[in-house]
Amino acid sequence: MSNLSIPTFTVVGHPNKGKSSIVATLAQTDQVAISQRSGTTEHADRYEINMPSGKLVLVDTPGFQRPFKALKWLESHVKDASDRANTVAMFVASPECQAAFPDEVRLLSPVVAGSAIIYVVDGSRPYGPEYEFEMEILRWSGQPRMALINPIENEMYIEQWQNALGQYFNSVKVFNPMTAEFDKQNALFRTFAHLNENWQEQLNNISNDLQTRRQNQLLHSASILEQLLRDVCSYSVAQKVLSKSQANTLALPLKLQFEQWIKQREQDAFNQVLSVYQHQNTALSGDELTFPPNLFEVEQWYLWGLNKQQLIAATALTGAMGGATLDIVTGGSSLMLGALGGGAVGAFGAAIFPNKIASMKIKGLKTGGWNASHGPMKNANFPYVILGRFLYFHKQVCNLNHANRSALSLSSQDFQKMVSNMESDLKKSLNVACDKLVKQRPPKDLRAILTQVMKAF
Ligand SMILES: Nc1nc2c(ncn2[C@@H]2O[C@H](COP(=O)(O)OP(=O)(O)OP(=O)(O)O)[C@@H](O)[C@H]2O)c(=O)[nH]1
Ligand SMILES: [Mg+2]
Repeated sequence: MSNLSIPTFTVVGHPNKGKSSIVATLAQTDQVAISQRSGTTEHADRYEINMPSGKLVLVDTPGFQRPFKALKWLESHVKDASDRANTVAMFVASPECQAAFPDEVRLLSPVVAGSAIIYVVDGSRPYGPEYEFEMEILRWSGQPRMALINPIENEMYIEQWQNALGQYFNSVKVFNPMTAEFDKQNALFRTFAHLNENWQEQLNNISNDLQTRRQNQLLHSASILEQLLRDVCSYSVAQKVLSKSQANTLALPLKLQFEQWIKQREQDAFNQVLSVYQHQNTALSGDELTFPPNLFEVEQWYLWGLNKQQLIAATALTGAMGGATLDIVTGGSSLMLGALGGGAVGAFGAAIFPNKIASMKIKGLKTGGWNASHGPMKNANFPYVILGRFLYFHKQVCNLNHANRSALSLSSQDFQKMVSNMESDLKKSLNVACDKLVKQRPPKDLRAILTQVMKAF
């Protein structure tokens, strides 16, 4: 029986059956090498799961290469059944075996040292007697052991595997490291707790800690979202120049600078979320944040922000009816803004339609010279666009298993539907909060509202 004080589980099996994938998902780290190539893992690599109540170790190993010959060696050296675990230890210590069976020695070393065993097989491939040699070796070790059936391509042979594995292992579970949700992962730690009673309390505590960490990750993400919204809704750029014509030439560069900053700020927030979920190496591709060319273009943001009806309802709800609503109703074609160019938009636009545009403004300064500025964003839909993108991004990251190394793509989703389904009190609080954000009066309870929205999503 195991004598280690830190719960330790060695993941073993045939090459290329998802051993490393299981370690990566359970340890929530993308530091584990995973690839299609058989023989990717060459050494026994330890990964620690450190939690407030203690730690757990997962050992990733190379696959069995010569289990038949290794078993023959064991059989020829064992005295009787009581001597089996001892013979496995001899095997690991023997220089002859280290030379002849390097992979078997590496994978059995942590087992001999007191680790429990997690044996991994592929449920989409049939069971065959060739697996019996390695299962027999694992049984000889006498260590507590369970088997995981990884349905790599499909679930075709699961039942067959269950029948075979049940004879060699204390517990047999189906576990897909690419898709298993957090609750399923955490349930597995509770199964581990049953393997060795000395570790039971520690493992149950670790499982509770994992649950708490999951909740904290969401709270942390809500605070990242809050700061993002505050920052992008209040952001503006300005430059002082000597003449009005110089100020006019700044319209485009200031706009670009403004938009670039906001895109970068969003990217930073996404990176922070990746780091909260220990997904630093995950690449992100997909729709970039766009800025509508027209002052109140709802269509282009339709996929992320609110649709027209929702925006009208939101505006009505917050009692901020006015020019903005009128403009939505007329389909976004502005009443007079199109006729006014450059600086004039700044001079009148912001005053006439105070609730909707991020415009270029040119102001004469008392001290002489001119000030050209762009922003903050006045479009009432803007906070919703940022919010929608963040929510979808967060959902993908928090559901991305660490065995899955594909890039995340942030594509358009049905954000309007999600807002429609939101409980009405929450919808109202959110509308008020978004309205206040674009009016530069961010509400005190913004974080609490966003946390609720994230939980509801
Ligand atoms: N679709 C799918 N692919 C999987 C799953 N598990 C593993 N794979 C893929 O199978 C390949 C091998 O996975 P690894 O986790 O590296 O397997 P391993 O057993 O550690 O392999 P070695 O270290 O070479 O012995 C990789 O390409 C994985 O992405 C799964 O559940 N579903
Ligand atoms: Mg591996």
